[in-house]
Amino acid sequence: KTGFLGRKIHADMDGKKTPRGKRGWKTFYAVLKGMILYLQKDEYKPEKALSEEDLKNAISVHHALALKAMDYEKKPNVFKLKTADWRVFLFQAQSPEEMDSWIRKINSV
Ligand code: I3P
Repeated sequence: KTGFLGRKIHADMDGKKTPRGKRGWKTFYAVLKGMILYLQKDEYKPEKALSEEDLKNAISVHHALALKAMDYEKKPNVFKLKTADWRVFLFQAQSPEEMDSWIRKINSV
């Protein structure tokens, strides 16, 4: 599955709240491939290698949990992703249908 997603980093690997200055929203072109959610700056081009930045932003969704962010009301279509290494991300999809589809796909990995 692919598509544009806004991302906000909410908690880091130690489970602690991500510090101010690193909590802003950024838009990425997301590609869910196997157990990895790649977050790329630009649209995916099969002939183009992933940049170092792209690799740093990639998230393992193995044993991760995606769920609608019921406690986040500032933006619509936001879901939460809790990873196996205790990180927490918020992702904003482009529609409710897209949000549901991302949640389903991530949880079925
Ligand atoms: C954050 C940025 C986010 C905001 C977050 C800020 O600042 O303004 O948009 O989240 O608030 O800390 P920075 O870019 O300097 O990290 P919202 O858009 O959800 O308000 P937060 O710390 O209350 O999460």
